[in-house]
Amino acid sequence: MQQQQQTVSTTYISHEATTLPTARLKVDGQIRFHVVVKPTVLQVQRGQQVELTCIVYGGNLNTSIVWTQDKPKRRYALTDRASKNDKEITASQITLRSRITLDDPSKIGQYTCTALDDAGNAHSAVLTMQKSGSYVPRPKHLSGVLRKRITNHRNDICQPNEISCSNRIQGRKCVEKYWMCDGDRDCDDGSDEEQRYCDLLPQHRYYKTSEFQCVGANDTYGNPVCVRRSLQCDGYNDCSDHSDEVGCVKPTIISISHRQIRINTRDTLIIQCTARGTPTPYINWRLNWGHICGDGSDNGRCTMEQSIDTHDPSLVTGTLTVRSINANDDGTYSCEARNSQGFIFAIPDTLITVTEWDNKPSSSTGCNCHGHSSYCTPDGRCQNCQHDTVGYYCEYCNTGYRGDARLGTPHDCQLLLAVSNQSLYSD
Ligand SMILES: [Ca+2]
Ligand SMILES: [Ca+2]
Repeated sequence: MQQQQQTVSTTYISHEATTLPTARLKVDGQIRFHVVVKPTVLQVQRGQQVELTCIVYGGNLNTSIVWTQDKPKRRYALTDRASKNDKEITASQITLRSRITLDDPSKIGQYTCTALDDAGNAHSAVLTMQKSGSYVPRPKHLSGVLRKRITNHRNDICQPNEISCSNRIQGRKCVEKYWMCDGDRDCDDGSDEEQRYCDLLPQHRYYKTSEFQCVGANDTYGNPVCVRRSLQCDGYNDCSDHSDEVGCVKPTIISISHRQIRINTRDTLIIQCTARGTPTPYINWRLNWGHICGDGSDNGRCTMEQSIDTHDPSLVTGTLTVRSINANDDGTYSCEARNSQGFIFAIPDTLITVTEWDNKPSSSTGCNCHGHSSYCTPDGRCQNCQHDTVGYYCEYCNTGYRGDARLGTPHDCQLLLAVSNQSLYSD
């Protein structure tokens, strides 16, 4: 059953002309002895069973037909077990059907069918197998932008995981944040490719933010080859080494930095979320399932930074920073990781409770800086937080560092790269 299905999936990309001019087919009224193979070029995949057909014209019952392999090894073809119906003999032709299971890469190559009649005449024809997957052409009508899913928007309001196109009168009004600076003009005005969006993504030293670097492919000068980032994991081979289609997987959440935080107004909130996926996921944040800072803007009071692990491009940490916290920032913060393969939300969310400045602890509560400072203002606010911590009580790790600053040791906050795989859930 399996073999039958595989044979059906065989792609014939060219056929031998079976109708040679009559004058060449016949000699003295007799059909000229010759061989035709069908097809002459066969696109195959490893593991597949393929069928080769060899037709001999002008032969007779004594004609022997044999398949040999020419490339990459010269040998008798390693055909599968024959059955009695494989050979069909009529007055004008002999048809031999043979099957080969391509369980070994060396079986993919060039084959010859040779016929030898009892008078010692020989004739042959060549069949070439091409490994499909070496190059899968992209259908011309399928441009990058058309491949992407379009969301219908009620009242033209973009979703929290989207950016707003500059020209909202014509065409798309919003595009997914994951598509910004990916090499495709997803907004009709191309505004999703503007530098201000590229600046929100991690910068690479040797290639543009909107590009994907083919892993093992170099040009003739030895320089790395890059393709548009939108072409990574789109189902078509764009790098000659196929590295743009390797390991494609939707994101998973590795860790979140906090489950619950109490914070005073005017303070700075910093929370982090780490995810893994290929292509590298984009980490986005929502407040009560809506936009952060009320307008979905990544700039100004709120920033969403992305930091890719230098040793593992599938690992990314998103840092949300909200400055000058006010009462409207109170609520449930969700981390979501998205790439072209899918999306996931972190569980649990981070619950932020904002307390008014006037309710701050009085100086009688002392100076509690979680061991990262001994100096406080008279109202209890920590000064000069050490050990890469920040915050009213030195209770957060600084940007680029991760951990739980409230543990009270000098090593609470580790440089992001040093803790790529640790789970850092905290209460
Ligand atoms: Ca784009
Ligand atoms: Ca691709």
